[in-house]
Amino acid sequence: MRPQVSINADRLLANLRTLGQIGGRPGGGVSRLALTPQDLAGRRQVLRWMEELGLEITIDALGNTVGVRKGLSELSPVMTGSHIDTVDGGGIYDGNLGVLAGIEVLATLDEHNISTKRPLAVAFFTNEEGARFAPDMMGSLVFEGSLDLETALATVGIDGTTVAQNLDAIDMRGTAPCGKPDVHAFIELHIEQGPRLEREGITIGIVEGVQGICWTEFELDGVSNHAGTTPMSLRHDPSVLVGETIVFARELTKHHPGVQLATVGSVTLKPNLVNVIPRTARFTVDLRNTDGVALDQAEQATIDFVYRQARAEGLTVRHRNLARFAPVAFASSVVDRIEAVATSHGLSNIRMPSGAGHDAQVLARCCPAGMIFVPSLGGISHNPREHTDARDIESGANVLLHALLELANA
Ligand code: HGY
Ligand code: MN
Ligand code: MN
Repeated sequence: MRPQVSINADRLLANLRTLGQIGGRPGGGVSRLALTPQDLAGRRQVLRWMEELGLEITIDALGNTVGVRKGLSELSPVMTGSHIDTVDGGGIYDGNLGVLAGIEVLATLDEHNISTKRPLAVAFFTNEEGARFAPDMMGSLVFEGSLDLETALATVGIDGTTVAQNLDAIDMRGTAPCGKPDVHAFIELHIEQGPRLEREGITIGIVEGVQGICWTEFELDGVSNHAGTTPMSLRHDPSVLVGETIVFARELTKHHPGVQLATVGSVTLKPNLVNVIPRTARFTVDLRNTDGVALDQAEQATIDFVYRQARAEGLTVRHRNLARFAPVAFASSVVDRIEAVATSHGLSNIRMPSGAGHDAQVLARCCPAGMIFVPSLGGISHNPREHTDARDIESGANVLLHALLELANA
């Protein structure tokens, strides 16, 4: 019989609200971009909660932070966690729920004097969002070893400063080594950030994998000129190609193989003045697809389109890849276990892919990994209106508790 232990939902919800106020914006939402003073304040709060539990805390050279609760053995730990950095104007649940639910699980085990064979660890990874410093999942890529530390440290962000400079500015460059972590298994609880669970009235998403991700940045150089005196036939206007690419990307999603998603999320025109034809345009294209081959084709088609149209407009163009993740399938041993726990708790559940990228997809490179989703109200995320019902948060955290217990005692 599974222990009837349950998490303390009130404490978890209170901690989510407390953390959600750090970097909170007057109009609502949270801004704790990676390695900012707001991120540091969030880290300090989570470290305090880890210290209160007496966890053995390590911080590695990129600021990835892990708190370990001793087990009865010295075997490698079962880990949970996520991220506490947010996008600008994000919600209080994205990433934060996975970290705070992990801490809540450990607090609950302490209260019930429950020991586990394997140690249990809860982690938060630096810069999961990638919004300030690409790629996303940067911290877990360095933690797991796919991205080397020096490359990550040298990364220049959207404001022209490096990861190293900002990591030092918040003094969170730890001493623990990066790469090849000793983790037995990993489970991440996360909000779905999409509409499916709510639309189908399902409480728990059993995440089978994560779709592929490809981020490309384009830089176009044209000729700035007077908006009133320059005949249309003489213009070399990079903003026109930005617009054409936005329409191209939307059209691509209508007929491309697989479920193709495309987003032009960041556009910077210079000098960005009402009466000046732009000199340069920098913009990004975020492509996603569960089919890796189709995703590569979409990327190439987009690059070909931009270069072809640039020639027609008399622009020079440069591009670079900012992030690339092939589709990932989670370990069936972990997926099946999560499904069994959700079902045995009488919770409606459904197997599904993840639309968003997550640290779990990187941890899956070094150990069996899986994810638990809970519904997002209106499917909204990366938005101050992001919300998940308290009951669903409690259900998700209890599934996490029992799935971790089973993995740690198997
Ligand atoms: O981009 C993503 O999917 C994640 O939010 N970092
Ligand atoms: Mn997230
Ligand atoms: Mn996110």
